[in-house]
Amino acid sequence: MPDLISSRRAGGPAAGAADPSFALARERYAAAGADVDAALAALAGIAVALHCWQGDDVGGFERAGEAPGGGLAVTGNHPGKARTPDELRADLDKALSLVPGTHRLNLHASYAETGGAAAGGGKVDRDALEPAHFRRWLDWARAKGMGVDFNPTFFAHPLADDGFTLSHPDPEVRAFWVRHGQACRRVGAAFGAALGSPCVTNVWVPDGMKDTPVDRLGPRRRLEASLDAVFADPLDPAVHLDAVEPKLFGIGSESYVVGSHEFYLGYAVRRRGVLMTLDAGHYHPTESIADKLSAVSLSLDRFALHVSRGVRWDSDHVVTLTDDLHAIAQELVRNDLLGRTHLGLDYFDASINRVAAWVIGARNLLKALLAALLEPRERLRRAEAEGDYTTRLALLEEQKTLPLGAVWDHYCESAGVPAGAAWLDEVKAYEWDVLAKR
Ligand code: RNT
Ligand code: ZN
Repeated sequence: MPDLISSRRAGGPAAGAADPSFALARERYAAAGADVDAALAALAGIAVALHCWQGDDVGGFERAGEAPGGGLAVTGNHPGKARTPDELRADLDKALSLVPGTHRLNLHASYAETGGAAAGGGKVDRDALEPAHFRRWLDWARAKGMGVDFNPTFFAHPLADDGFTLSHPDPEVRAFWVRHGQACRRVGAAFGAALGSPCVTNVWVPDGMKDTPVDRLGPRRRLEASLDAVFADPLDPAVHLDAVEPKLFGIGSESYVVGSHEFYLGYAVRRRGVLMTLDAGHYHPTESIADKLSAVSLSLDRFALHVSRGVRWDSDHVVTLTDDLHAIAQELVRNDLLGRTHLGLDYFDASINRVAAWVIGARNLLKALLAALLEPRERLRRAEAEGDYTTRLALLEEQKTLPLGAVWDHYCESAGVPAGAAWLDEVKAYEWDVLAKR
């Protein structure tokens, strides 16, 4: 906390300054069996990766104005979308200034800056990307003390237009995508080494079929072999971690997705050290990733989360403070999994202010984590262990109306970011001053 105060708002009011609602809230939580100060200290240590692709509708800087493809559908046309890397960084700066804590950037390969002499000039295809093409992102992150996570972009490219990449039947197309995956690991490792924080490079491929395939196994065998080739070079886990992200279905891959949950869970278990990324929108609509975390934690040392919100399908809605989100946060805290989890956001909404979309989702994830950290864990566990499910249910329900908002507002103020809805004024001013002029 002291670090946050000094770095975010030098000279601002000290943490714990007389704030009657916070003082009362702290007492209420203490009476319920929760330690507010410990919860806030834990929250301050949690980093959430902000996904660059919310800022420009998954556009990237290679194919101006085109839809991403790969089954990713972005709807809406709110004005002010970032058109250049500098605009995107400025928008991220604005969003980050309204989210308490120090967070991370989640960057896609399609956001490379390949122009200019320093980067080698001219157009660079995906299989030839190098750390130099991300130097400005690196400098930006370093100046903010942020870590970076990375993603190869297996979509929005002519060689992905028929719906297959790493499992493509054509060995030359597969080889191109393998080279892209390898190049991205080198980029990720360069970020990790330069920033002193391991970079998670997450592989998600859109490969699948609209209609029922006859051969479900062949593409999976090819995907497995391609992944083995991508991951062949050992990298120091202190600078780089590999992750694979399954999915149930996508637009255009309704009947079959090569990289399904079982495929990747098995793959990650077989290839020790590879993480699995659980995306909250990538399962059946009534299936929550919250229940998967404890189960997966027995087989994998670490995993990544794409915190998203599906509405009827993998619609990538802005994360709101739903029961699903609370359940994810509770599982992470109750099972002590935060130290093994890489948290990131993954959604894209072009129908509202894109900076606000980042801020709303990030603040909600942090609020859910705070709520989970404020649970009377010991009391709840004891009740359950004693078979006293009445107490368990009663305490969980009472917990819902404890004054979380007062603790959250105090946390925001201590970190030098607006409490309550005051952040919205800053976003509106930014929209007026900057976004509306684009
Ligand atoms: C797609 C996956 C994937 C993407 C990003 C842009 O369904 O969720 O994580 O959203 O790579
Ligand atoms: Zn995802």
